Amino acid sequence: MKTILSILALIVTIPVLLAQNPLIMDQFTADPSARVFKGKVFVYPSHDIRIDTGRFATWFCMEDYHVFSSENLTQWHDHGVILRQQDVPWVDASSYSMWAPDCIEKNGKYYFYFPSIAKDKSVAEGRRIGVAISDSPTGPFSPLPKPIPGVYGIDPNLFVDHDGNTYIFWAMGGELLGARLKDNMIELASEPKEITTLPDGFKEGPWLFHRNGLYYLTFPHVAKNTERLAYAMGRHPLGPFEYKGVIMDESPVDCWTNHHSIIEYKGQWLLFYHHNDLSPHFDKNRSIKADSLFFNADGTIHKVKPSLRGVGITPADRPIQVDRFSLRAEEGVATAFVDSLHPQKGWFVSLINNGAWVKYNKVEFKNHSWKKMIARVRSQSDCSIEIRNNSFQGEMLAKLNVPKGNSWDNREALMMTVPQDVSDLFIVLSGDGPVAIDWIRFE
Ligand code: FUB
Repeated sequence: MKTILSILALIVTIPVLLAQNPLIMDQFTADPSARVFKGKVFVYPSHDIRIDTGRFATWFCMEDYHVFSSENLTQWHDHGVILRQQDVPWVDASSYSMWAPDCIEKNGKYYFYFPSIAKDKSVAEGRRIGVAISDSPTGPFSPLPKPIPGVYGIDPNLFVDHDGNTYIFWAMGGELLGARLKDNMIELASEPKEITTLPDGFKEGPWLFHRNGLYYLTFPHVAKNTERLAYAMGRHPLGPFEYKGVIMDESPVDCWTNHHSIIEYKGQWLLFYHHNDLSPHFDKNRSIKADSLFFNADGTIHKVKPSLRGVGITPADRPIQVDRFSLRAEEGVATAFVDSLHPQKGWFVSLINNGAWVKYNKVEFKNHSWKKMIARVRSQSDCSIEIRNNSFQGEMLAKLNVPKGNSWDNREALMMTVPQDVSDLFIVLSGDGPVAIDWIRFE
């Protein structure tokens, strides 16, 4: 009975976050390694912390890991802390260097690989990679007492090939190394091999995946000042690889790092990555994001443009963050933090001129009898917001009158038409603005 109660308590207390981009709003997350386990997406990011004084005020500070999961790519569950630096016997617990991890499943066990700084700093300044093991993708993970012998560096990435062989890749001082792992998953089965056919500018964060007989080695790459995401293709997990080009350009806001993973989930390829959306003035406090990824007929990758909307279908009855729009009118649209001192509260969108609009893709209405639309709004003049279906001149679903005022209010309008299933919404200003919209939802 006690066990049942504690399982129930866990189920009830797992926080659910509703996400566009970034995916996680209540904490900083970076280096997302996404995996599909048991029909769900699990993301193992690193966890940036903000420290305003001392040596970490200007550098990465990370002491533990959380894992997040989602079935619909929109509602993300935080399963809490799965490993802390002080629980790992070999880690220097004053280093706060629990950097980019990865996790894979083999024979029903989950192996979590993580870099950190060892107490023994005699080689490679102590940069080592450890393993923690669990029977579940959400932990608890038990760390091994020692790091992987012969592996010095950061950013482990694991790959299980179709023949059952497992490979580990990591970065060390600008070199990309790879090796086969023994079946015990905790020792190397081959000497580390340097992957040498990449352009200058490789730093860290490798991610290998397989598609249609081809191996894609993808990695952050510095061509100018900051990291972009690039890739090479080959016919064996350890290469040789031929450089093919860029997956994502440098961050528009100069986040120096970008670190990614690529998975196929329910027939859709997804790119997970990070920028510093919730911390525009300090790029060591990052936030993970996801966008769809597409291939050309010859297997090369279409460049991905970071979006606000992200992936997944948003339920109509949850706050729809229309400031994370899919598209916007060319003029008359702006976004800002709701509270610049607390960025985790998110953004609002301002529609400034008569006719200004934003489009928000993929809202799920299903067949409920929707009665009203509710929006959190504030307007500098009397105006209306129109919610239209599929185009900015499309069928009107609801029209909300917003009186001039200085405070944020939740206002309601009756539905005029109920859309079927999944709809792309246009939110259009009618009259003088500016009107600020935090979110909309339907009941
Ligand atoms: O998160 C710390 C480091 O920044 C990672 O290990 C790198 O890949 C970069 O994202």
